[in-house]
Amino acid sequence: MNIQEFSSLLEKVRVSNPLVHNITNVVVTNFTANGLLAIGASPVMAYAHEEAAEMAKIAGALVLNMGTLTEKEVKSMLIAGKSANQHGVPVIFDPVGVGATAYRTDTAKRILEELDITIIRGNAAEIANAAGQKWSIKGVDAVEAAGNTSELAKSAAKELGAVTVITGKQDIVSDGRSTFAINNGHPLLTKVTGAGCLLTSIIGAFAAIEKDPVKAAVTSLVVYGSAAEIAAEKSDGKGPGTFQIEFLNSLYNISAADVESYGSFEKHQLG
Ligand code: ATP
Ligand code: TZP
Ligand code: MG
Ligand code: MG
Repeated sequence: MNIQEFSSLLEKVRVSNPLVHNITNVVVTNFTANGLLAIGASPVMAYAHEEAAEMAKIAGALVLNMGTLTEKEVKSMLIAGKSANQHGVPVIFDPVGVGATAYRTDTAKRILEELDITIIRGNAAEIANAAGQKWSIKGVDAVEAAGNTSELAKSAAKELGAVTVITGKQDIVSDGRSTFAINNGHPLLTKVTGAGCLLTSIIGAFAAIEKDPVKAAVTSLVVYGSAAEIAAEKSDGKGPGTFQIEFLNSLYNISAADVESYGSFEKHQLG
């Protein structure tokens, strides 16, 4: 894997404009659609039980996000997820707030048991809780990534049978055999609600055009984190409002040269 491959995958997203079917939460719906458009993908939000299977079948990727759960939506996720699995469409799962309440924990477990998840993305606490390990969580935010997140990503990937992405100051991607760390990003991302959720959907856009889910995830993190660094420079210390606008602009404008100059990742050797 190298940085040049990441910029060519970004170009591929822009040229092929993949359809990304999202079943997501009410907080981030509009930001997610705008962020997917900015990177070059085609977003659709489709929840009705009557159409969820049909939409997932024609999508390039299906993104399931349990941020504002209801039983009706959980059923939509299972209908869409089973259709995606049947038709070889990658399924990306964001277990928002798993571990915070019993309902979230039970639902994440159900989704992970009933569906074949290609990539799971969350903060360290969410991934630990999804993999059945205890880690403190406050609402939908991680308390502190105190443990070794590389080891956690590796063990969660093995336990869950899915490529695992842990985000925070440093991001980790593991399939249980190879583990990568990505150093891009900016603390202002933590001051914009939906920065994690949009990232999960953008991983969907890359998974739609790249069969190797590890490569798709690492590319997404490098591009997303680099765009955030550029946006922070352009927002002149004004704060999260200006940053959010500049971030959408950066996702739209980020060039191959930007990816190559900002991108920073390494392979972790784990025992
Ligand atoms: P949380 O609810 O814990 O904030 P989240 O679902 O919003 O989780 P994050 O972990 O915040 O997701 O990740 C979203 C993006 O923000 C990722 O690209 C990540 O690299 C970046 N990020 C998060 N924290 C930092 C930080 N302290 N410094 C730089 N980038 C960060
Ligand atoms: N409450 C339920 S979902 C949600 C909030 C605030 C959005 C979480 O978004 P992210 O991307 O995890 O910050
Ligand atoms: Mg965040
Ligand atoms: Mg989140």
